[in-house]
Amino acid sequence: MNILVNLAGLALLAFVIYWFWLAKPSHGTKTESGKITIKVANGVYSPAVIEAPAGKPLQLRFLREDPNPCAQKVVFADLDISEDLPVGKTKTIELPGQPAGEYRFTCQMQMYQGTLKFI
Ligand SMILES: [Cu+2]
Repeated sequence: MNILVNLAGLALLAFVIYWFWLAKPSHGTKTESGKITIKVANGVYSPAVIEAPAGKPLQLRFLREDPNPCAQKVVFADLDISEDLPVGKTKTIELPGQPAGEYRFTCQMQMYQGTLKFI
């Protein structure tokens, strides 16, 4: 019995360590190369948070795998960009260099959500 309790305690401890130390949300995917591929599937952009150098052009390659109409468009509201994403093909969007800041991008219903961080 004692051993079972100890094992349960150990398992809990391992879980706590995993949860608080190892599973921290990432700050975002950095790109220095000026291009990044973003997968559109299962209601999420991956990566959803992208860090890129401010003032440099950025090429975004959206690869839409989700045929749901929800994923049809990607909208950069702050940048006045709205593009259709074909299913199963890569759609390339060229962004000119932007000042530092955060720019959200979403589908037209804002269920898909992503953030560009120019640093
Ligand atoms: Cu949507």
